[in-house]
Order: sequence, then structure tokens, then C-alpha cells
Amino acid sequence: MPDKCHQPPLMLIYIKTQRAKTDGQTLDSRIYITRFAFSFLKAMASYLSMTLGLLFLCMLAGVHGGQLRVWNLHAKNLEGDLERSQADGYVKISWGGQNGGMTNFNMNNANPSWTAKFILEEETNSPSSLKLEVWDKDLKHDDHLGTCIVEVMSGTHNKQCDIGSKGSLLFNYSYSP
Ligand SMILES: [Ca+2]
Ligand SMILES: [Ca+2]
Repeated sequence: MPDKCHQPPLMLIYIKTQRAKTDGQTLDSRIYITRFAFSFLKAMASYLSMTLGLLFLCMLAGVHGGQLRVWNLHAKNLEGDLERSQADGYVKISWGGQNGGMTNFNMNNANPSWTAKFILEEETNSPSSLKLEVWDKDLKHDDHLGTCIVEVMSGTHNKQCDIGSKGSLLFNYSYSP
């Protein structure tokens, strides 16, 4: 049985060289894997910091969102119930899913005005339109006289909104994004 001791010296050198090459390749592979892991971690870290940065900016935007103010609400020629009974008007305000509240009831008045002021804070899902519903207060079931939909624009505006044959609604609003 031939063993290493009986192998010629040249063969031994050849075997050692081959082993050294194999070891070198293993080392190269390890270095390559380590480098790859480092660059992967680096990419993950930059992705994470970018995401966190964006999240922080979004939070800031949420905190400092736009504001919508509505005031000087009044109506003209609101329809009453009976011939001699005038409307008992009130207005409900909403902006998207956000309920902005309502005015008081202005009883027995076809041309009511309301002193209430409304401040609505913009949310991420706030739509561009503001909704004002005009109602007539009744003993049992209030009557919906009409709805005014306004496309909100920056600045201060004086708005008149026709709610059909049942009257018209007037108000001021200001919006700062
Ligand atoms: Ca009424
Ligand atoms: Ca009514």
C-alpha cells in the first residue's frame, strides 16, 4: 500500500499546493460572504433610517396639518312646515369623516343667522370638500332642507350656497393648508 512516505517529493509539493489553493478559496469565500453580509446590513440600516425619517416627517405633517374655519353662518328663505310656521333652522358641519358639530336652533325664522364658529383640523384623509347640512328642527323628525358641498380652497372666502327651493345658506370660511 503506497502512503505519503513513499510518494515522490514532487507529488507531495503538488498535493500541498492544491491544499493551499483550496484553503485560499475557502478564505476567499468567507471574505466574500462577510463583505456581502456587511453590505446587506448597511443597505438594511439605510432603508430603516429612511423609513423612520419619512415616518417622522409624516408625524410632523399630521401635527401641523391644515386648519379650516367656518363662521358667519346665515340662511335666507328657509322653508317652514306649515303656512304660518317658519323654519326652525340649524346647520351641521362635517369634513370627511370628521364631525365638526352643529349650530343652535334658530326657531321660527326664515332668515336665521348663527353666531357659532367652527374650527376643523385637517387629517390625512380629509377630502377637499366641506359639507354643511341645513335642517329644520321639529318635535319628532327634523326635516333635511338641503346640503351644501363646498370645494375648500386656500384663503378666506365668502360663500353663498343654493340649497334648492328650500332656501340658501351663506357663510365665511378660511382654509390654511
Ligand atoms: Ca320646524
Ligand atoms: Ca319641519
